[in-house]
Amino acid sequence: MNMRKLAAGVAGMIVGVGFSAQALAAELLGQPTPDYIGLQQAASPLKHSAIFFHNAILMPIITAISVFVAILLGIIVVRFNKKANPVPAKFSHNTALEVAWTLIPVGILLFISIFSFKLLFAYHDMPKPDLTVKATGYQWYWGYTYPDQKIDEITSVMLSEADAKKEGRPYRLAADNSLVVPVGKVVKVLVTGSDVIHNFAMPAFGLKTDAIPGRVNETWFKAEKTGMFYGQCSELCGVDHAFMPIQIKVVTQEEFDAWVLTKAPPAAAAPAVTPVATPATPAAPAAPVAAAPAPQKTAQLDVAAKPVAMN
Ligand SMILES: [Cu+2]
Repeated sequence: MNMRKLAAGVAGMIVGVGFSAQALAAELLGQPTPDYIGLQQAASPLKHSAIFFHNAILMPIITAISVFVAILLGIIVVRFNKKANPVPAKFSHNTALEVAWTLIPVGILLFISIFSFKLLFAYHDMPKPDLTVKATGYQWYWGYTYPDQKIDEITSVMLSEADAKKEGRPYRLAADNSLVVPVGKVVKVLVTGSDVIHNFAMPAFGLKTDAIPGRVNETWFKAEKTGMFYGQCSELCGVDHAFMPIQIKVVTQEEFDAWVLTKAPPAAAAPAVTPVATPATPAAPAAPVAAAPAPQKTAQLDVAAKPVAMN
């Protein structure tokens, strides 16, 4: 009796501590939160739909099916073991039952497909874009181009652990340069790869699009909040696959316009005077890209300059 009480108390405490820890630490936006389970907080319409599909459609169905199967198993174990049922029945077919266990799953799948296709179409029915950017995956960093703003490719390389710590940002998610976009605007992302297949993934926006050499995929998002959002390359692309984060900085339209101006007409800013001490830009095999990354931050490029081992 006492033992039982004690056990119940301990179990209650563990559950309580777990929940209150989750409640205490606010869930982070745009990056994973330690000790959390479930999908990352949404910051775009597509992600809201994806979360609805997962939480309201898939999870209840999965739970119901699991409980149903567990109950059936329990009944079989208890009622039809050798002791309880020494002489088993000899029949092996039951037409009504077989029709049922074929049609019911088909019905469940059809029901899921309604919502699944709706979500799939939402990804493809891009609203009229306000801004187009091109994201190119390289071994092992990202390049962002703004064709309409005439901004040459901005390379985005992961920060070293020391630099990330110094800036108080998440190591292996933080990069030197961001893909900067305005809040509340439809951003069309053209995704491609320069060497091998990468993947442009941003959990908070519900994005995951392959970056394939020789092919341009497209996806879109409309950021609902300003802030820094982190994602990662999500296609095994070689030895530094884990070290090419995607960093999207969402700012107000005014801040975005000001930022575009600082990137200047490439003709005036770019050529000739590359700083002498530039540690070799992570030379992508397909080289004629970005002459020099935004000059101010070149010191952090060491991360990706490891020897090429595979692709
Ligand atoms: Cu990659």
